[in-house]
Amino acid sequence: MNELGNATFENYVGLEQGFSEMAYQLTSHVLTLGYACMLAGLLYFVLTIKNVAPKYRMSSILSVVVMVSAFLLLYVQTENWTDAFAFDKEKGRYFLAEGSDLFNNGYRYLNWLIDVPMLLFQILFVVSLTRSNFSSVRNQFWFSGVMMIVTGYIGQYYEVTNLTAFAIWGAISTVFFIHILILMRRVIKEGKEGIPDKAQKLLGSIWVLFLVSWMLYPGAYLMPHLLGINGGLFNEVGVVAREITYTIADISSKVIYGVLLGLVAQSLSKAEGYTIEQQEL
Ligand code: RET
Repeated sequence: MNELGNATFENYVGLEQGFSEMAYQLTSHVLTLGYACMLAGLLYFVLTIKNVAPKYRMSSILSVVVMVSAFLLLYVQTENWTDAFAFDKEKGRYFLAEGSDLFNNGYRYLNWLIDVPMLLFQILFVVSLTRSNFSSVRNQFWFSGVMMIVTGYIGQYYEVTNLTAFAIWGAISTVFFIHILILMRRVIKEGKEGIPDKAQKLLGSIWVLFLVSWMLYPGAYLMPHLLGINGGLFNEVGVVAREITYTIADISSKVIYGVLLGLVAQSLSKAEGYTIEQQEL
């Protein structure tokens, strides 16, 4: 099994069993859906920026930064998929292509390196912290966000060849993830104080969305082994499931999260006397 070096499991499936037409195309389509959504989101965040008072507009700007970087990196991730495997007419399946790069989800991880700090900062421009210190929370978000991703990025290279290293790097990454969850819970709790009911409810939904969508990423990291080591999902089903999981997670944690934060900002703007008509067009 060593001829592929530290390649991830998609490549082993592509080398040994190959992908059926449906598994290959579904993956390619889901990856494309991912970057198409980022472009649509980009337009949405640009076009709705004036719906909120100027002090909340940094939130929309950060969503725009997230959309642009995700669009580009998910586009390259899709190209990586279509380049890595080629159709074999004799066998009627897709196998690892000769002379091409192998497939790796690394583009995603590097996209998170930009997007995770941005998504975490974004909420700080909408809510007001009552007890915690803004720059301390921002720096902790930044540090733990980056550490979580870098350690996970290293770990993913070992998902086939060294399960101990895979588990250790994954566990270190999880420590930083838990720190982020604790901080975010505090930010949302403090943010709810003294704001209109509608905005409080929206912040409650953002917490649930955050929790569920961010948990999908470690789920995708574990995907090939979720039903047992080198067992149940170490096949094309696992490959497709991983890309679907990532795409649902990306659309929820970046686009839907940004839309909901925009609605909170809109509700706060309204409560502060800002109306959209007031703006100069
Ligand atoms: C890794 C490695 C395994 C352990 C854990 C992970 C967590 C990843 C997360 C990523 C979130 C990404 C987002 C991207 C949006 O653009 C790195 C998979 C805990 C939570 C929100």
